[in-house]
Amino acid sequence: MPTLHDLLAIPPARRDALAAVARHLEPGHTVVLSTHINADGDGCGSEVAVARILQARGLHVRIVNPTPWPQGFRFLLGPDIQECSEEGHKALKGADRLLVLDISDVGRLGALADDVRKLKVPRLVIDHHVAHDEPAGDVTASDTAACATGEMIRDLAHVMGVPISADIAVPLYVAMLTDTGGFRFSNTSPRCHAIAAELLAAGVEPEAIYRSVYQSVPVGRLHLMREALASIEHDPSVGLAWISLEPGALERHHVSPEDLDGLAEYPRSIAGTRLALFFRDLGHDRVKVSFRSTGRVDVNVLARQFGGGGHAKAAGALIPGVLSAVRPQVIAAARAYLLTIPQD
Ligand SMILES: [Mn+2]
Repeated sequence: MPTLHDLLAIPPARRDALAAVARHLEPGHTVVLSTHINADGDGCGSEVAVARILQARGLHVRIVNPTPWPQGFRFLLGPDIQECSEEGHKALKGADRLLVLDISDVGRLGALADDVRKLKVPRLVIDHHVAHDEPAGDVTASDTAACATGEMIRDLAHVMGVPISADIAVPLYVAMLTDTGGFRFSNTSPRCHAIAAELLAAGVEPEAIYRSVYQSVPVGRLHLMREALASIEHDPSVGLAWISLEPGALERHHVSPEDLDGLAEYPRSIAGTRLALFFRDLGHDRVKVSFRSTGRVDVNVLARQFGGGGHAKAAGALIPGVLSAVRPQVIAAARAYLLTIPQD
């Protein structure tokens, strides 16, 4: 049985990949950090932690995301963090390096993707998604065995010789907490818990973080949840369940995309569900579909059929069309796919 010490050791291939990234990060450099549209706890937490790690090594860092910094993760920012997402692609100017976090597909950079494709400076990536045809950079450290990009960032701190202070531990903990659904999803590895223990020892207070992340939501989020739950449909014969939101849901309830986080867990929570789908009609002839699975069902395979991707148990796709047309197509593909996978 591995000891705690064994668990905390960095897997050799990952260490080499992170060292190759770190070689491009020298004192005095200005580094722009970015993550995917509608940054989540892993994207935001990894960015703040990396910013502090690099600043400790004498680099200048600013964060430039394709969509605004989420209200729910404002608490991670401090006076030492330069968050310039509002300035858009102009804030990419003058960077010596770009470091993209929690993305395997450059398209996930949304409005920044084209500017990033044209950047002349080295583009680095640290990630834990399944590799994609068009990566977001030239030098990549990616490991799907990492429970969160935050786990990779913890390892980067070790590779770069930066001690994990409390103000680095907090964003790393938020990254790992949120990407594992509160240490409940299948990516919750022994190593994930070992690092969580390390972060608690460095000063993280779990209850304070729980309150900041999960008990500080606007009331509109519950109204949105009510609307989503009212739409639930369920096919127990194959273990499929889905919820849907009509166009304008965020506007109706005065909430932002971050308030959608976790909604896909409700259909997945129904007994016997192997695959859960969350359809959101964006209102401009596009439907966003979130795929969630349990057990042996690999939703990355299914999402790829629709031009998307992600992880085996959580993936997404953006599909042209309206809800009434896209939903039956995806349901049919999902049923066909589930019939090929034996029930546990
Ligand atoms: Mn992640």
